[in-house]
This record gives sequence, structure tokens and C-alpha cells, in this order.
Amino acid sequence: MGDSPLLPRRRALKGLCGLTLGVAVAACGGNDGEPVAGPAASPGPSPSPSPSPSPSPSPSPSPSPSPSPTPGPITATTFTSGLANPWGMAFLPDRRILVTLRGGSLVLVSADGTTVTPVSGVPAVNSNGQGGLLDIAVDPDFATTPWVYFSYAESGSGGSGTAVARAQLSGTTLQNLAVIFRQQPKVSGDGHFGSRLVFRADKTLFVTLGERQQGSPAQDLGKTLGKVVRIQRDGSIPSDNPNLGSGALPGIWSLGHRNPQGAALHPVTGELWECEHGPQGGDEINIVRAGQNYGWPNVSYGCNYGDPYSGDDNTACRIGGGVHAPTYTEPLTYWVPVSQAPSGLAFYTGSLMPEWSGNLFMGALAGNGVWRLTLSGNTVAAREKLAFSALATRIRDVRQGPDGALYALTDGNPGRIVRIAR
Ligand SMILES: [Ca+2]
Repeated sequence: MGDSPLLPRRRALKGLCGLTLGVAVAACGGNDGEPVAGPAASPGPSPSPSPSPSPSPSPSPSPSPSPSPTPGPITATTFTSGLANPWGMAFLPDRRILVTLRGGSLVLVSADGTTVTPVSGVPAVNSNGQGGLLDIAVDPDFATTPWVYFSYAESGSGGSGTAVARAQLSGTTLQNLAVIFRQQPKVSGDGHFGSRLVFRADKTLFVTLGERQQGSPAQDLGKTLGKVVRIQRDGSIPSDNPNLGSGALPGIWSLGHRNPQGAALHPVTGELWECEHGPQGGDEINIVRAGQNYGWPNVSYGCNYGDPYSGDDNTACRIGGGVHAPTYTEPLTYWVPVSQAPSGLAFYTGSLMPEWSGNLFMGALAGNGVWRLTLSGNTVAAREKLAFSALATRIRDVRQGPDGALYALTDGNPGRIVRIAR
């Protein structure tokens, strides 16, 4: 699915409860919009004090003043409001937040969330369709070299394409702007730009690139549509990228992606994980490894637009039969029969919510919420959609803040930053 809110949303949830690949689905029971604080499938200290009217299991509210410090409930509350179509956010070391606005503006949110200040010096962007000013990342050495990096849809000969620029942040001004990457070729249309920016531990930069709704170029190594690329901070190409042959454009790390709009670095393995939109069903989470091919448009657990649903799993119309292996790399998990339209991705490593340590969080646009995935190594052990009412809307990005809270960015105008913490 692209960004378009075409999907029947209630159905999108229901369809998940039939799953796939041995993936257990927790909390599938119609939690859309339920104002319940806290996860339903937490392995942590039993039923957290829930304000829901659901009958809490037996022991009647004991008035005994328990000496053990019971952690309070996790809550999700609006941190910043009034953002016009926000797309990406990145924390500065001093806890202020850079937020891109898809229309072509960059703003700086104060550390307490209350003040929003424009940042000048952003280049012109093509903000038609799914384009605009998209992701943002902060230099790993920001304290000494205050560069920020951003992706955007750039117009030019042939149409438009994803580009990456960097600039130095001085006060509320961007200076010394330089474009460090341009997707090739530019094509017509305004969909499937990708494009998350993630720094690896070695300070090289991953850029996830959509296939611009063109399909087959995702398999063409002579184009950077439907690819993940890895570049240096100045746009040069690392010498240890995979060798994909003489016809491959420089920088390509992996291929066969559709519209990867979320990405994050695994906190232990250091590998890149991404989520990407399937067509009609088939959203995926993948570990993105050097030189691997993720199959689009030849295979998908989703179906072509317009194909009739064939039961909860959509098995009859899956593109290429669905199964990726052995030719292509299987996704870790996928959503069928209806897309969630995944957005930002974040691993949780903070101490505020220890029961979520090591979990993966994924925003959903059409799916209206934030998904929590429990992992066992590189396997998805369970997944559930968080049940906070403040998150029951199109989610564009998810990040962990330096304070150990999770932050979600809602889509649309006005968009909000929601802080999830206890
Ligand atoms: Ca795939």
C-alpha cells in the first residue's frame, strides 16, 4: 500500500488475527481505539493497573498498603501539537527535537515539547503526493560537527526522486547545504519515495529508497529505485559495500524493496532492520543484509490491487505465490490480508519501561497505531498493537528519546508528538 488511506481500516485489524509463519498474535481482540493503558501481552508484572472496566481477576482490591514499589502505568500523552503534516523526527543531544514537515519545512521542538521554532535553509522540495521533506538524522558526532541529514523528494529532469542532503545547524539556520545522494533515475509520479536515514555504528549512512511505484526497477541494479544504499557522510561510497557487479550503481546495499518507510539499527547485532509497505497486504519487516534481494516485485505475501480477497490469508492471489525462499530473502514477519502501511521503526532500549526492553515498535498509517513486536533473537515471537487512545490514528514515525520514553509522530495536519512513558 502506498500512503493512500484506501484501506478499510477495521478490516485491516481483523485480518491480522489469522497469522502466518508461526507468528503468535497477541491482543488481537479488536483493540482499536480502546483507551486501555499498557500492553495486553506484557510478560512483566501481571495485569498493570488498568482503568478499563474489564473485570480484573479475583483478589478484590486489597487495601493493604503494599511496601513493594509498584511501577505506575504506562501512559501515552500529547507532548507537542500543531505540527503541519510531520514526517520524521530526530533528537539533538540536548533533547530538542528536529521535526520535518512534509510541505517543505523543518522545525525545532523545545526539550519540554511546548515551543516550535522554524529552521531556515531547507532546499526546495516536491511536496506533491507522498513527497516532501521526509526523514531527518543527526550526525553521530553532532557535538563537534553539527551536521543534520535529511531526505526529500526532489524535482528534476524526468520527474522526481528521493535525494539526501546535509547541512550544518547553526542556531535555527541550516548552513553549507550539500546534496550527498540522488536516486537514479528521476521518474514521474509522486509515490513510494522511501526514505529513512539510519547511521550505522561505523558512521556510514543507510538510506532506504522506494521503487517510485515502478515495480521492476527494484530488481535493476542500474537504478536506485527499490534499494537500500549505504554511503559515507559526505556522499562517497564505502569501500566495503557488497560487490554487485559492474553494472550496479554505486552505493547499493540491498535490492528488491517496495516502499521502505521505516528503519532502525538493532541495538545488539548492529544490523539494519526495515519495514516496507506491501501492495494489497504483504507489509514486511526485514533484516537488511549486504547484497540480499528482498523479492519485490516478483514475490509478495500481498496481492495486486483489485484482486479479490481469498479468505483471511489471501493465499490464492499472493504475488509470485508469496514464498520468497530460496531465490529471495524471506521477511521476518508480514501482515495479511490487508496492509497496515508501516511507517517509522524503533527498538526500545530504555529503562523507563523495562518490560519493553529489546522490543521493536512500528508505526502504522492505514493501521492507525503503533505495533509492539516481541523478539526472540532475530525471530518475531509476538506482536500486538498498543491500545492507547492517543495513538489510535495514522502514525508517521516512532523514536526512542534520550529520556528513555518512546515518541510517536502522528500524521496529518495538525499532527502531534505523543510521548509514551510512565
Ligand atoms: Ca519481500
